[in-house]
Amino acid sequence: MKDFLGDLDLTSAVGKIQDILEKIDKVQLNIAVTGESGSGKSSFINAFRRLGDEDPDSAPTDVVQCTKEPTAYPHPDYPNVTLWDLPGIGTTQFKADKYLVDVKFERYDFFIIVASQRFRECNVELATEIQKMKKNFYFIRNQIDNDIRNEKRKREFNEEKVLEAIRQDCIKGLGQANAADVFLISCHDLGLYDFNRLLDHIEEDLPNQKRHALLLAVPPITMEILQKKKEALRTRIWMVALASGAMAAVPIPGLSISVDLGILVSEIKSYYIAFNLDLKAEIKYVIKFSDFGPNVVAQLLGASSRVAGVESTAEYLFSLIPVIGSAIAAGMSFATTYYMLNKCLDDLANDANNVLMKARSTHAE
Ligand SMILES: Nc1nc2c(ncn2[C@@H]2O[C@H](COP(=O)(O)OP(=O)(O)O)[C@@H](O)[C@H]2O)c(=O)[nH]1
Ligand SMILES: [Mg+2]
Repeated sequence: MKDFLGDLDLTSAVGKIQDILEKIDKVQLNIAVTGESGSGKSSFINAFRRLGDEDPDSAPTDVVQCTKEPTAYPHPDYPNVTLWDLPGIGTTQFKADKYLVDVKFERYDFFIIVASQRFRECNVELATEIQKMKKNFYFIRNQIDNDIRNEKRKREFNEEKVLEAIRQDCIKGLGQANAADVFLISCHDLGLYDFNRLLDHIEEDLPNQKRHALLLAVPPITMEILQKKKEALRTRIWMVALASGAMAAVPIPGLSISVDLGILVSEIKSYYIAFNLDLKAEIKYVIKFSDFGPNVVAQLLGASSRVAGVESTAEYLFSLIPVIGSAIAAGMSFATTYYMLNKCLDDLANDANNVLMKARSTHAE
């Protein structure tokens, strides 16, 4: 924060911050999903977008693809993140170089190649060609749940060994084409196997702002992902708080409270969305978005009835602002917003963790 502010006065600092915050939400991330027909491209896209295969906005699965056009599937909550369902590879006259030109390869930030048991040469050709175009690809061996189910029937079943054998088999199959890695996943339960590791690798390769977009959009399906989301959301709290504080410094009586609340509420909403908490009953702040108001803020401050005669601590704090003057109001507003957002982020991340653990234990039963 200190580095950022430097010699800037408050007004220009806030202008710059608002600019940054606005731009963050508009950073485009385009993910190409390619591979053989039937490997699970569309299923992967649906799982990533947290949509069931039956959802009206989902990518149709299990249909023979006749179109040669990539289909765009913007993320429902983060429309700046788009997954592209590319035509299946491996048809009789497959030419990787022509394919990449046809699908407009330059449009994508990276490629995900999805393969299933039927691993064929076309995967290698495609991987090689993508590398030639100086783009990153990540090789996914999908439908691992099927392999595990089949292998479980054998007497000497050892999951780790099975997974390692599949991984080695793919690495061998890719041969020279691939200095990189192979990631085992199941679209039917994306949080299992190598999904965390896949995310680590993609993250590492992306520039900062695109990484941020990815972390917000990735489904919150593992503890590791929740942690990353929390950290990503935390990085912008000081900016939001400063913008809110500066708003309060505008010397118009009575303005500060509504402006603060607006910024605060929209930031908290974004936490709900990032953690996918909007529909869950277990959450701590059981409120609909439309109900956000001073009472909710009071709840966030954690003291609803401690101040006698004043409805809530929050309202009490806010009521002081016009009296003590705009400069202090700015500082207070900054501190209050900063404190509340941090607390709220921790609480909601915790709730998300509990929801996830509960889902996992139900799943295991
Ligand atoms: N068991 C299992 N089936 C999958 C998985 N991913 C996809 N499928 C199934 O494989 C079939 C083809 O998937 P689809 O997404 O349409 O493949 P696409 O042609 O590459 O788009 C569908 O019946 C999916 O339900 C997976 O991880 N596990
Ligand atoms: Mg498909």
